[in-house]
Amino acid sequence: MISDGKPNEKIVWSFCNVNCGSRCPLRLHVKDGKVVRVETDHTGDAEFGAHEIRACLRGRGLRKWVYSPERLLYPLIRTGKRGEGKFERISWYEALDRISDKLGQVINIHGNEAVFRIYGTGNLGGVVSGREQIDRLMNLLGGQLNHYNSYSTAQITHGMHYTYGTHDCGNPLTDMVNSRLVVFFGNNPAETRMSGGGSIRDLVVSRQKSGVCIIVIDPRYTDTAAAFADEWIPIRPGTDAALVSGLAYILITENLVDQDFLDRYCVGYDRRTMPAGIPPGNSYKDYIMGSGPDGTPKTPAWAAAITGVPAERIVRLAREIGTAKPAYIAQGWGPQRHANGEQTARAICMLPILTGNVGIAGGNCGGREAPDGIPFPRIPVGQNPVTASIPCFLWTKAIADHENFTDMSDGLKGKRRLETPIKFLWSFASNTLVNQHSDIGRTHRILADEGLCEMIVLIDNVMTASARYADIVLPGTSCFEESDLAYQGYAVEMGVLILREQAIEPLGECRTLYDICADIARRMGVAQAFTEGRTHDQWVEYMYQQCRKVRRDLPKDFEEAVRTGLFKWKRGERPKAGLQAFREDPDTSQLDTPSGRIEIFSRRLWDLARSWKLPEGDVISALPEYHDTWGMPADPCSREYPLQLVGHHGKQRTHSSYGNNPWLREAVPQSLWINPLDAAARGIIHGDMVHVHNPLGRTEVRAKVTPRIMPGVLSLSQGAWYVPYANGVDKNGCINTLTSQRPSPLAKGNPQHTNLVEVGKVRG
Ligand SMILES: Nc1nc2c(c(=O)[nH]1)N[C@H]1C(S)=C(S)[C@@H](COP(=O)(O)OP(=O)(O)OC[C@H]3O[C@@H](n4cnc5c(=O)[nH]c(N)nc54)[C@H](O)[C@@H]3O)O[C@H]1N2
Ligand SMILES: Nc1nc2c(c(=O)[nH]1)N[C@H]1C(S)=C(S)[C@@H](COP(=O)(O)OP(=O)(O)OC[C@H]3O[C@@H](n4cnc5c(=O)[nH]c(N)nc54)[C@H](O)[C@@H]3O)O[C@H]1N2
Ligand SMILES: [Mo]
Repeated sequence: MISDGKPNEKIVWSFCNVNCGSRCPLRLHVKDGKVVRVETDHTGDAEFGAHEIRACLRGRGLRKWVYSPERLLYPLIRTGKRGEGKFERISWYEALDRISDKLGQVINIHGNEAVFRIYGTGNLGGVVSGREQIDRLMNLLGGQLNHYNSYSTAQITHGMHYTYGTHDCGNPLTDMVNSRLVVFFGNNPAETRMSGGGSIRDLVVSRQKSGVCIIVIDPRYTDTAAAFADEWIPIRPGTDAALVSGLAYILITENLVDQDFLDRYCVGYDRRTMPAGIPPGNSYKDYIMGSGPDGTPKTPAWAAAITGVPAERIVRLAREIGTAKPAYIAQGWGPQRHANGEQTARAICMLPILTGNVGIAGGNCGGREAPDGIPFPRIPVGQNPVTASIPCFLWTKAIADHENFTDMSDGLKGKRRLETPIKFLWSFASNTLVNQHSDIGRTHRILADEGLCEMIVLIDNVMTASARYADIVLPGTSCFEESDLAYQGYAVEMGVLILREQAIEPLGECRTLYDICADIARRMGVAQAFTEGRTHDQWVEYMYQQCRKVRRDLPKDFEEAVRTGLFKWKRGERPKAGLQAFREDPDTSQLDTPSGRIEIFSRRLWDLARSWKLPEGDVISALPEYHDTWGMPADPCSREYPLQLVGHHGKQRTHSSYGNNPWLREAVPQSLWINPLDAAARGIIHGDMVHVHNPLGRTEVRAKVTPRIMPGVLSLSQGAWYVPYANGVDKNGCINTLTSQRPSPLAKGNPQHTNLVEVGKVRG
C-alpha cells in the first residue's frame, strides 16, 4: 500500500486478469473504500529504456465494469426458464448446500465423468483467484471430464505438431531487426497484442530500428496494416493455403527453393525424401506441379481465382519471399480459426520451409511470434483420476449426444466412447456457455432441456448471457476485491511478477472462488486436503514464496514485495531462433516428429485420413494442401448466402469482457465491416441498421461501410453481448448467432471465422 499521506486514501497495485495474452499492472487509487481512479505502470527506468507496461483503455476503464449496473452482488437461483433471466436471491448457505448436494448426487449416479468445467478465460491471470481452484476441488472429489485444445489455437497447434512436432518454435518478434522482409498472415498485434506488455511494443521498436518492409495478408486492412505495413494484400478467408500453393509454384519453377535445406531437414518435399511405401506422385512437389492425384498445377492463375489476389502479385510476392534472406514469415491465429484451419496453418509454414528460413536469426517457422518470460509456478491442482478428455469445443455434443461421441469421430482421448453425458457444469469467469461458443440457437436448445445437463453453476462478476442460463449464479470478487499475484502472460517477451493487494471490501456478498470452493470442500469432506490449512491470502503469500525459488532476487519479505508490487526482468540480450538447435544439427537435435525431421508429408496424417470417420466434405490430407470446405464460396449455401463473415478480435473488448463499458462502446461502436461495393448492391449506407443472417440465426447491428474490408467479405468483431429479442434474434451484433458447431476435421476445433451470410437493411 502506498499512502499519499491523506487519511482514507491509498494507492495499491493490482492487475487486469482477462485473456488478451498480456498482463497489465494497475495502480488503484482508493478513497473512502472506493476505487476512484485507475492508473498503470509508472516505473519506466534506464534499464528498461522507457518501458512501462501500460494498460490499455480496457484495463484503465475497469471502474466502469466493477461498478456497473450488471454487477452480480448476491447468490441467485433461477426461477424462470433457462435463458429467460428470472432469478431470486438466496443465501450463500442455501446456494452452497444445493451445489454440494447435486454434485454428490451426479457423481453417485453418473460418475465423475459427468462433471465438466467449461472453458473460460476471464480470469486467466490470477494465480490464486483463477479457475485452477475448481480443478483442484474436483480432483479431490474423484475428478471430472477433461478437455484439451483451446478456442484460441486448436487448429494451428494440431497442424504444427504434425509438421514440426511442436507449435512452440517461433522466433520472437524482436528478431525482426535481423530480417529483410516481414510477412504477416492474419496477424494483428496492433489490436490483439495492444497491451503494454504485449508484442505491439516490440513491433514499434523493431520496426523503428530496422525499417524492414512489412506485408500484411488479411481480408481486413487491420490496425497493424494501417500503422506498420508497406503493403496490404487482401485475401478471401480460408484460402491462404491456395495462395501459398501459388507462391510455391513460382518458388519451384524459378529455382528459389532451398533444395539443400529440403533434402537435409525435411520429409516429403520431393521423391528423394518420401517415406517408404507411399505410392509415387504424392510428394509436395507433385502436388504443386500437378503431377499428383488431382492433376492440377497450382499456378498463380489457379491461386488468384480462389484467393482474390491477382496472379501478378502472387508472382512478385514469391520472388520477394524467395530472395529476401532472411525473411520473417508469421501467422496470427485468425487464419486457423476456420473449417480448414489445420491445413491453412501447415500451408503457411511451407513458405519458410521452402526457403530455408527455419531455425535462423531473422527467420521464423511460419507460426506466431514466440513469447518469452519466466516460468513461475502455478497452483498445484493434483491428479485427475478421470482419463476421458474431449476437445473443449465439443462440450455441447457431450451433453446432447454422448452415445455417438467417440475417439474416431470426435477426437475423444483416453476412451473409445463417452460413457455418460455431462450432467453438471461449472462455469467460472467464462461466457462460453452461450456468448463465445458457436451457434447460440443450438446451444439454447440444448441447455433449455433441463433433463440433459441437470445443473449449471456459474461464477462471474456480471450478469452475462451465459449467466442467464445458469441454475445457480454466484457473485465472484473482482480484481479490486481480492489479493493475488500474476505473471507476464503468454504473449509477451519479458518476465513480470505483479502482486495485487485487496483494494476494497467485496461489493455486496461477493466472495473469492477460493472461499467458495473451500466451503464446498468442507461440505464434501475434503476441506483439509483442499485448503492445506491456508486462507486465500495465505495462498497468495505461499505462491509468492514459490516464485522466489525461481527468482532469488525477489525480496524475502512478503510485505516489502507487496509494497513494491511490480517486478520486471530485462529481456534476453540476443533473440534466439526457434528450432536453432535442430538447424545446427538435425541428427543430434531431432524434432519430435516420427521421422525426427520437418514433415511436409505426414505419414501419421496419411493413416488418420484412412481410419477416422469424417463427415462428407471434411478432408484430412498428408500434405498441406488447399481444400475448399463448407462455409466457403464453393458451398451450395453461398447461392443464398454469398458473403463470407469473419469476427476479428477488436480493441474495444477482450472477447465479451468489458462489453458493457459505455466508454469503450463509444470509442469503438460495434459494427459490421462491409465494403462499399457490397453495401451499394444492397442499398446500405454507412450507419444503417442492418440484419446479418444465415440458416443458423440472425443479428442486427449498424453498418460500417469501409474499403478497409475486401469485397465479398464482412467482419463483425467477436464478443459483443448477446441481447436477444423476438425468437432469439440478437440486436447487439453478436456473431455467434451465425457460427457453426461443426468442428474442424483434425483438431475438432472451433471454425468460428468460417461463415456464409447475407445482409439486408432493417426496415422501419
Ligand atoms: N483487443 C483484444 N486483444 C485480444 C483479444 C481480444 O478479444 N481483444 N483476444 C485474445 C485472445 S484469447 C486471442 S486467442 C487472440 C486472438 O488473436 P487472433 O486469432 O490472431 O485474432 P483474430 O482477430 O481472430 O484474427 C487475426 C486476423 O486474422 C484475420 N483473418 C481471419 N480469417 C483469415 C484468413 O482466412 N486468412 C487471413 N490471412 N487472415 C484472416 C482477421 O481479419 C484478423 O485481422 O487475441 C488476444 N488478444
Ligand atoms: N465467433 C467467435 N467466437 C469466439 C472467438 C472468435 O474469434 N470468434 N474467439 C474464441 C476465443 S479465442 C476465446 S479465448 C473465447 C473467450 O471466451 P471466454 O473465455 O468466455 O471469455 P470472455 O468472453 O472474455 O468471458 C469471460 C468472463 O469472465 C468474466 N470475468 C472477468 N474477470 C473475472 C474475474 O476476475 N472473476 C470472475 N469470476 N469473472 C471474471 C467476465 O465478466 C466474462 O463474463 O471466445 C471464443 N469465441
Ligand atoms: Mo483465445
